[in-house]
Order: sequence, then structure tokens, then C-alpha cells
Amino acid sequence: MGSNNYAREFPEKLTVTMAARAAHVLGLNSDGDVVKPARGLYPHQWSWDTAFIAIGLSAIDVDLAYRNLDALFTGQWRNGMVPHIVFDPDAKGYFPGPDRWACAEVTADAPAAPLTSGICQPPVHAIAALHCVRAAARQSNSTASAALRWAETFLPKLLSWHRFLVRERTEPSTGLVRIFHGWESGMDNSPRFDDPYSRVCPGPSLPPYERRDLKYVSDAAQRPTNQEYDRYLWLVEEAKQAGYNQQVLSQSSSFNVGDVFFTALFAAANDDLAELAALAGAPEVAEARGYAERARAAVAARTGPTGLASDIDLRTGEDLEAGTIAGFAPLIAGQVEPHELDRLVRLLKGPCWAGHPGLKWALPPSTSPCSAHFRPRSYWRGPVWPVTNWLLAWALERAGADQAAADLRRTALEQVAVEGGLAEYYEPNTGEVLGTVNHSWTAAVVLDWLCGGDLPRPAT
Ligand code: 2M8
Repeated sequence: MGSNNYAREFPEKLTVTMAARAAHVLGLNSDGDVVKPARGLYPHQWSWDTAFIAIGLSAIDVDLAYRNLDALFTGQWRNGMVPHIVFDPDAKGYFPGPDRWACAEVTADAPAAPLTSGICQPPVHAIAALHCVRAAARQSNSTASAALRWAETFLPKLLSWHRFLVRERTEPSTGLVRIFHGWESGMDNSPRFDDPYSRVCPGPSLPPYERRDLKYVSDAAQRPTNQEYDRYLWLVEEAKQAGYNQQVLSQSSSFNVGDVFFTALFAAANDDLAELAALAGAPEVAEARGYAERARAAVAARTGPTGLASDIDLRTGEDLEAGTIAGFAPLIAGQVEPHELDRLVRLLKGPCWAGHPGLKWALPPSTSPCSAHFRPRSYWRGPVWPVTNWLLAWALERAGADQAAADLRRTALEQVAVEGGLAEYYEPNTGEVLGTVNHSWTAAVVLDWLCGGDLPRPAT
């Protein structure tokens, strides 16, 4: 079992070439120790990207993995929030940059340095931290003890982040983590959010702006539309207006969604936080387990008769059923019953997902090809993302569905090997590389698949 088995199934030369290339891309996207998502398009440090980057780095340089996580958390807010972007003062060219967010001017919760954005992203950092500690434990006795020392320093930061999500973001009646911006989901323009976004109405006071992202992709159709960008920027204005106060935003934000995928990742991250706390001999094991159970229950309550879960628009109470990959939240949340696991695996491999006859590779697109919302070239509306393949394969393996996990990883690696590039996302019907071609989280998951170690199975 384990992700490094995969390398044994690939021709050695190809494995070495791909691993070297992945490591090269991480180097290419680094400024000093900090690995950014991509030169040009994403020149700052992103929150959940950093966690995946650390997972990849842990296979080759675990200290560098810790340094990336630590660097991200230098931007942690006083209320515990880990912002979705920590800005590099020397990197220009990304919009919206720190001036537009104006966080430190608007709230004392935000640090004055480094400057950050004012929203967050899925909390996968505890998953990354545990992954790094396990990688270090396999390497040598001295890396194992260094890992525990690092975990002791990182644990309070993780706890403060998770407590923020419980205190400030957990919606009491559903138990779901609420998000105030589609960017917080990480799946920016997913059709999951079309209905809530239709109720975001940019006013005349929206300051003018110039998009920078379109300079870095060959075809604007691969990115969100201008109308979507107006809404994204309007929500930034609303958040500033609320002084980034989470309680105010929960009343005032015109985008307020209970996000099942975010909540599922929060459940999984709390399981891993509990394990990290246990390893470090810290007293917060039960606290993290409690958060995990509550988040898992919230996802379960949103799971319909198909076995897939749906988000809820907390402004209107509307169920948001859009046939997206976020529906697999119950698999991500963990501890699924065997019959539910069977059903989820069948769905994932079935004709509306990885088994759809039109697909070039048997990999789940970000939106089901059976959905009316499926757009194969448009960002989170249809393309295949290696990073979501990693999450699903990881969750399958954790649930004991080893064969399904191995199939998903093998196909995902074949896609990257054959189509070329370490692309941000791939066109599902043709395999064409889309977005940026040297994307760090793609490189990171490839490195983990090829060089990462066995995952110890939790005791059942
Ligand atoms: C994408 O999002 C950013 C905004 O945060 C953008 O489009 O400018 C998403 O894919 C997000 O999930 C990812 O973290 C980020 C950097 O890779 O890019």
C-alpha cells in the first residue's frame, strides 16, 4: 500500500524524469525558500497551495517543507485566520494586490507585515503537517525528532486557525463552514456558486480595475469571465466595508455559502490535527477530535440519496446541486461506512465521472460531464485538476479502497506524463494542458505520487 508503490509500476526512466521535472518546477517557482504557485500568474504565497507544496517537498527536503508552512503562517491574523494570499512585497503584477484588500488599514486583526488578503482557503495545513512529520519519521532518527520539535511549534498556530473556523465560521444550524467568497472554496468559478453569485450585484461604487490574469493564459475562456471578476471584486469591497469582521459579514455579505467540501477538509484536517497533537504529547487531542466529528456530521447531513453532498446558500436556504466534484465531500470527510464507500467508488468510476465515455483519461473532471454546467475548458467548471485527484486518491486510500486509489493515481500520472507540462488543469475530453504549464501544486502531487512514502493506516 502507499503512494510510493506507484513509482514501481512506472518505467524507472520515466519516473526519474518526471520526479526531476517536478522538483525543477518547484525550484522554478521559488523565491528564496518560498514556493509560489506559478511564476507570472500567481507570484505570491497561496494558502492551500502551500500545504500541497509542503506535501510534495516532504519527499525531497522536509526542512524546506516546514519552512514553506512556517512562511505562510507569518501572515496568520490575530483572530487565527490564515489568509488565502500572503503577499511578497517584491512581486508585482497580481490583481487584486495588497492595496485593493487594504486589510491592515481596515482591521487590527490583520498583520502590518507581511501584507495579506482578507479571506481564507480550505484548511488542509494540518494534513500537510502530519504528512511531513510522517515523511521525516521514515527518513532517520534525527529527522524524526526534529519533526516532533517542529510540530510542537506549529501546533499552536494550527489550533488557532482551526479555532477561528469553529468560532467565526461555523454556521450554527448546519454546522457547515461558511464562506464569504467563492475564492475561499479554492474552486473559484465552479458552478456550485452560480446561484449565490447571481445574487451578488456589483454597485456603481466598485472601483475600476485592470485584470492581470489574462496576460498569462493563451485563451481567456480558460479563466473566469469579466462579469465573474466584477462580483469577486465587489465581495472584496463588501468585506472591507465590514472591517473584515466575521460576525458582521455573516449578516451583511451578499455571498454566504455553507461549503461542504471545505467542511469535509476541515473534518479530515482535524483528524490529522488530533494525531499531530497526540504525537507531540499536547493536550488538545480531544478538542480536535470533537471538531472533526462535528464537521463530519455536518457533511453527512448534507448528503443526499445519491451519496453525494450539496452546498447550501445560507442567504436563501437553497440547496446548491450543480454536479461538481465537491459532491464527493463525504469521501473526503472520512469514516464512511463500507456500503457508502462502495457507492462512492462506483459513482467516481461511473459514467457521470471518471468513466464517462467522452473522456480521454479516466479521471474525475471538476464538474460532471453529465451536468448541464459542464464546460471542459473553463477553469473549475469542467477541467481535470491533478490536485483534486490527489485529494480523492488520498481519501480513498485512507478509507481502505486501495485499488481505486491506485487506479486514480496511475491514471493521473499517465495523464501528466503523456500530455506534457505540469499543468494547472487539463481539458478532460482531449487531455490538452490548460492554465499555467508549470504549476507548483501539480508538481508537488506528482512528486508525492512518485517519491512519497507509505501512509500508515489508522487503527480500525
Ligand atoms: C486560483 O485562484 C486564484 C484566486 O485565489 C486566482 O484565480 O487568481 C484557484 O485555483 C485557487 O484554488 C488556487 O489556490 C490559486 C493559486 O493556485 O489559483
